[in-house]
Amino acid sequence: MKKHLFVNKGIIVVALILTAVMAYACSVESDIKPGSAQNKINPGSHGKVKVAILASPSFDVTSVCISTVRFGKLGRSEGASVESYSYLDVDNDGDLDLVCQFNVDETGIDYGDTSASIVGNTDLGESFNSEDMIQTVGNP
Ligand SMILES: [Ca+2]
Ligand SMILES: [Ca+2]
Repeated sequence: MKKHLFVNKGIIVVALILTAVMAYACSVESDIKPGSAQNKINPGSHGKVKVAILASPSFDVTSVCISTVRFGKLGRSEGASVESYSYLDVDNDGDLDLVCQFNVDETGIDYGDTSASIVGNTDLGESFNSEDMIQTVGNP
């Protein structure tokens, strides 16, 4: 009897830890402007910017719910929604990554900003976020 109680408590502790871990947003790797290390963005360009969400053994990019993806200034809950997307292997590691295109105007990125983030949910409702450095160019 006592042994059973002990085992049950162990299971409860594991379940609580798993719940706590899953409550945190999953951190994924991203790459603003794949192919460019400087990630230059002109906030006044009225142009478009591509951001890749990199696939990994622990993150399946095909599970990303595209309508929930937002890209913009770090800390903003709003941001630009996806204008178009495709699956390409941008980091040449053999798996397909998710490349999303956004309108710069909608991102809320200002001159002088040094980072931007991409957030979203998977089909299972799990949230994820990722941050990358940017350099703004052009004149205010
Ligand atoms: Ca880049
Ligand atoms: Ca890849």
